[in-house]
Amino acid sequence: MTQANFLDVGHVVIGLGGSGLSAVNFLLSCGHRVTVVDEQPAPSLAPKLPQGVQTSFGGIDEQVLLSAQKIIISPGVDPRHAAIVAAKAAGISVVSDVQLFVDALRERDAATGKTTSIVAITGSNAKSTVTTLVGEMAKKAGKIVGVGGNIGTPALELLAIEGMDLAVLELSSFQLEHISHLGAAVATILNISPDHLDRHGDMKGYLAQKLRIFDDAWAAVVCTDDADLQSVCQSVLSDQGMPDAKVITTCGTIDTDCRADFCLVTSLDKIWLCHQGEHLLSADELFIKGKHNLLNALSALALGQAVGLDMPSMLDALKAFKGLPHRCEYVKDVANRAYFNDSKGTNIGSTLAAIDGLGAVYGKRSLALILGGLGKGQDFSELAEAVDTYADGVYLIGADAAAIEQGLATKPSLVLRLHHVGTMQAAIDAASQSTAKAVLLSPACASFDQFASYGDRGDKFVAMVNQLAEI
Ligand code: UMA
Ligand code: ADP
Repeated sequence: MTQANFLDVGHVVIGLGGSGLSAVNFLLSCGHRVTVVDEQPAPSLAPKLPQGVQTSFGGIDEQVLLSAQKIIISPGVDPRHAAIVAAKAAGISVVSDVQLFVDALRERDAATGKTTSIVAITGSNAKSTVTTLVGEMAKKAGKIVGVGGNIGTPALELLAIEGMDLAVLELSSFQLEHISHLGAAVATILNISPDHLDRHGDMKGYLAQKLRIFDDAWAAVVCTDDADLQSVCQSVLSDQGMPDAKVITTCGTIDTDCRADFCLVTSLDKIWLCHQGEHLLSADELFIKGKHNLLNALSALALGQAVGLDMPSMLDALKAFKGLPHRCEYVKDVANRAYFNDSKGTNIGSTLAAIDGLGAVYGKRSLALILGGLGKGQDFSELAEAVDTYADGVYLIGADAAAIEQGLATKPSLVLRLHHVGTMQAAIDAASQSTAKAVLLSPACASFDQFASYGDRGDKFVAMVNQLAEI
């Protein structure tokens, strides 16, 4: 590692996190000179930098950027930084690590005569679940598959997979902002609700970045549940000349007359996942629960179908999928009560999906709901309607319990069902004595007041439920 020589910085990587490090390693393997910039004086991954990489830590130096051949920007770095704006204005190309991956993949394909299909997935919620499902379906179908992007494995690390047939990429709005001509075999925006507005300004700016996922796509999956999102997706797709036949539709509303390609219908007292009128499997054949997860299953089937995965393999993968940890994860039944860990439900949008989803399965006033943590200034009255419909009792924990109570109490019929219990253990103890059919931890809050992370919170919940089972 050497201090940057400003005249010969070569390719500049901004941000030394997981994606920045993968970009450094890739660029070195291509024979480029590389400089890494990071605002921290001593980024924790600095010891992992290979020999010969130049560094400029403790700030983003405009002179370094202005000397760059090309800039690779990490997703967490805000491109409105003055030095980055200046570099763009000077005509220097600023791209995401995912763009490097896509370009390298295309070059490799051209050299080997192979076509590696990209499945590109974005949305405000459900990205990781659907991305993982498509990966599992591809494996069952016998494909060599790489799964990466925002889900955690930097996209460039997938280049190590020899003979890769399929790259399934979870893409965030931060990554999409610096990707062009993605050329996905199939792309989707699963859903959209407010998120990252501090970075994108407003919903229009946020959606504009998400829509870039359709650049040069060969096919698209569009959900008909949100008419506004459906209409904007279809208009972008038709503007770029995609024929209607290449747009596969999904619908997560249970409706026997539904016209979407993949939809949900009820028949013989069961909910069925259907493809163009054909019953594929019933919801009770799946481990993952909740209406939102049925839509996630349909989204994965539609994406898999677009890249030619066979239906029997996809259905086998769906039936085997137990869901990701901390996302409406079924823990177990204790004393005829089902326990679900949705610790990743860290905002009102995801918690609403969990309540509505499980409420539709277990019925009105069926849930013991554990809410609380750091409320991030959210307006909890937005939860009141769904909580009133589906909660038998609400058990409030953590720092912002009072703010949640205030929001929920806007529905007077809820007041007597709100219980301040303070801790997770007290919440589980109380919920396990209630008349609820299911206990749902979906806190709608960040975890850092009482736990190290959402994962730690979920692990502790699961451990406490397991202890209940032993009593
Ligand atoms: N840094 C700066 N200046 C900044 C911001 C960051 O110098 O303004 C530096 C930090 O000091 C740090 C490095 O950049 O050393 C971190 O870069 P990063 O924040 O881009 O993090 P990575 O480790 O590269 O992880 C990123 C994604 N992180 C973000 O988008 C914030 C990961 O998504 C992703 O899994 C990973 O790349 C692999 O592709 C995480 C995420 O929170 C899970 N995503 C958001 C979300 O899901 O809502 C978008
Ligand atoms: P992401 O990667 O987009 O954060 P995850 O699959 O990790 O998505 O799920 C995050 C949270 O979003 C979960 O806690 C879950 O309750 C919620 N969720 C899952 N699927 C959906 C959906 N289809 N619509 C809305 N919320 C959902």
